[in-house]
Amino acid sequence: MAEEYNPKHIESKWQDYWQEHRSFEPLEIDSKKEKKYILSMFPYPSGAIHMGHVRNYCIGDALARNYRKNGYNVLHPMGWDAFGMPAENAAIKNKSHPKTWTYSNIEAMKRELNSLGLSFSREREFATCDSLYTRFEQEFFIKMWEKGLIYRKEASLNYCPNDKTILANEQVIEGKCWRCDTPVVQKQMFQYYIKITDYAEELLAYLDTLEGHWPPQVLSMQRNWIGKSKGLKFSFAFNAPSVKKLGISGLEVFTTRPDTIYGVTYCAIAPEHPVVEALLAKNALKGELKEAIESLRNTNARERAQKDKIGFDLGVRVIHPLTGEEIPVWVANFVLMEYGTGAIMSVPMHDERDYEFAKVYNLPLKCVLTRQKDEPIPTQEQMSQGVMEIEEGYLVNSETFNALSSTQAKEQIIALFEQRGMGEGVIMYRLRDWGVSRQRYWGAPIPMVHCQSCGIVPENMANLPITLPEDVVINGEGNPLDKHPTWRHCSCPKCGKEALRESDTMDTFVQSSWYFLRYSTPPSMWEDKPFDTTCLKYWLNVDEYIGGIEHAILHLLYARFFTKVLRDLGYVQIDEPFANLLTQGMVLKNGAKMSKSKGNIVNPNEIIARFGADSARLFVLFAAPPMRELEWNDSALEGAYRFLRRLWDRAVHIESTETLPKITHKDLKSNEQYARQKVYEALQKSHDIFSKKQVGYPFNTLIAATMEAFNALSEQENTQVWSEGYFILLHILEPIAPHICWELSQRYFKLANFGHIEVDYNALKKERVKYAITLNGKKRSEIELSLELSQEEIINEAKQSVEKWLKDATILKEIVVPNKLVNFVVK
Ligand code: ANZ
Ligand code: ZN
Repeated sequence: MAEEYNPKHIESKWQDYWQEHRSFEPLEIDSKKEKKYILSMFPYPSGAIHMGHVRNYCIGDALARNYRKNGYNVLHPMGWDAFGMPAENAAIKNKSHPKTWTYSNIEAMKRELNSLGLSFSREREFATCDSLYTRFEQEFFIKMWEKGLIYRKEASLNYCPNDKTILANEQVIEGKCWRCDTPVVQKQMFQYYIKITDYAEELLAYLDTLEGHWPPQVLSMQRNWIGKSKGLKFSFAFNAPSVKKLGISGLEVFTTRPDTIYGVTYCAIAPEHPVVEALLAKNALKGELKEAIESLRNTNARERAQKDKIGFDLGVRVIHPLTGEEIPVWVANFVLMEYGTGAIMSVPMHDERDYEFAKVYNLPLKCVLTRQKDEPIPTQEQMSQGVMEIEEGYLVNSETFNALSSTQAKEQIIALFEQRGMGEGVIMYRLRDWGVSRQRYWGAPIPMVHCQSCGIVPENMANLPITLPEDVVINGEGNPLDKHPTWRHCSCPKCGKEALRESDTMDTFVQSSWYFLRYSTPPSMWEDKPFDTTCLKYWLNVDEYIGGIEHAILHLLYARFFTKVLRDLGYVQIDEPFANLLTQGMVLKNGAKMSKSKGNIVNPNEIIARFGADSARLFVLFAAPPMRELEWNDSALEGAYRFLRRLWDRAVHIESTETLPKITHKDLKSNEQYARQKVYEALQKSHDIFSKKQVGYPFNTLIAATMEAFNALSEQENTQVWSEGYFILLHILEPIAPHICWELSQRYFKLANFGHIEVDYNALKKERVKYAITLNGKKRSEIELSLELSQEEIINEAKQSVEKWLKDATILKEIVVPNKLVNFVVK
């Protein structure tokens, strides 16, 4: 075969073939075959694929192809996370319609992904902006509303008074609107919330079942996000007469450290706290103080967290419940209204934030814990050196609790408060309910109706989907749905009177919370139901979920939550959606994350056009194990190409066959045995990697083993060994570089299917060692020899390997150092 390796030609040929033969569609579910559901996280259709996508999909594809080849029924679907802000930004900028923009991006990206030869099921593809998808999402929303899992609550949102529009956090740049630079203010608005906090305990508890199947750092990020803590909730009494007139009975705080209660020197409350509200309402805050507090209320939580500690003494005093001391109450930017009670007892000596705040405002420090028992209590001078954060210490300055350990003191102090009816031990979660309202156009409409008489009423199921109007003006001012002349007008589903549609659309995280369930069901049923129970039972859970670490918290948490809610609504039967999770590392170039803003992008299309998809795929899986960062390297990419070209060129020596030749290993010559051993070592490695005997799918080591085997094969001449070895190498490489493998296989092995191949353990059995072969002490070659060879055989093998230097020489002496080297003394 003088024909040159032409990736372009063979790749499009096989892509057409696979398409025509529906090669990657899952089989019927009643088949006797065991299933594997392999899923790479679906992309946002930005318009072009980037190397991060390539990496993500190549990893998933290797798994899907491997399982298919080994006889599993494989579901490997693809879709588009298609709602969201960029489409609207593009509309503002280029006057394109979000819908046209999105669907044409999808077409473009589909072509790009296709050119990589990814083995996706084409028929189950959908975009989350398809109205059929919206329809069932709205159905879920209404079911959750009816079950009391959704409620409305006022929340403060970023608002640009100039554009009269709500802004996402990303659209607020240094406190100003991204479009017009007007300072952003906080606006109170009613929002829909899904009660994910009802599932906090279950979401936490089930993480234990994922141990060993999900990366440990993802599990711990999820645990921290849910943030379960045990502590004490109690109220400080106000020191009359300062606040009596406010009509608030006490200042309720939550602390995880009741053992530090004697160290409280001030209380701190959020700027939104009811006490502040009451003072403002009574006009009790004046002038600068009032303005300062208002400006604090106008910065969003994210900005507040970045600022130094800021606060104001409210002039209000409370009474310490155990010592009777008078304690000042401050407003502080680091106290969040959304957590606990929005008020804290501050213990500056033992808490870092409290300490920083106390330093800024000169508030007193009191030490109530020492690290060791009977350690001297620090002096004022020592205390001003820095905070003493002590997880577990011993109490001092704490009256009857002195000398107790933190653990004992926590228990006893909680018990005391409970006995006296002054407070109670509580469990608190950091997790907040999920605000799903977005004041934008390009999203799934929230299927609710505002009626003058009936209030907020869900749409009739029969009217779903509520679709977006297409004739809208998108110019960055307000929510286009509010300004549409007719769309909002409807009749109340309950009383039939004139009513108004909700114009909020859903957070796009809602769509990605159930797309993996939808894929289970063939499109022929998509009109009738969100998913088919039998199909779900067969395909779920997802066996391998692959995606970026940036989704470690929110997407995965919401998807887990949705699965549990849909279970409780009777739609699904599983508790957890993703049996195994693989988080791929970032793609870097010149040490930095590849990104448009850094200008270090490598365009996958150009790589494919120059070297072919197989080289791109091989490089991406060879350059680093999937979980690690991958540093882009042009010469390694060329190396991948050269390897495939060699694989192609050497294939001419294959003796065509439809079945593997029967080879008796022990009858082979030693270099043949060696080549065969390398081939089976690579095969063994392939089995070990895919069956997870080696963790994290280290395809890079598999590719290295394949290359080594190929080199060893090339150095022997037995056509049977050559053909068998070649066939096995194609089998191993198929999930990684599929096109060339299918092509060579078709040419030489009559497309003998890539079924499972057993390892010939005879080929692996003998252990081998490396020998250096030297002439007069100078190293001339290196060979691997079986441990079972006799001295004579070792010398013969050694001689062969240095034949060209021995031709005109006389051997005076042969020295064998077992398992190390053979030296010939020559003249
Ligand atoms: C006194 C104290 C002393 C505290 C000490 C900590 C250390 P986790 O563990 O995350 O649940 N806190 C409570 N509500 C808060 C709010 N709304 N905004 C900011 N901080 C708040 O955190 C609970 C601890 O965080 C609580 O325990 C409280 O400070 C603070 F040496 O009380 B602690
Ligand atoms: Zn009504």
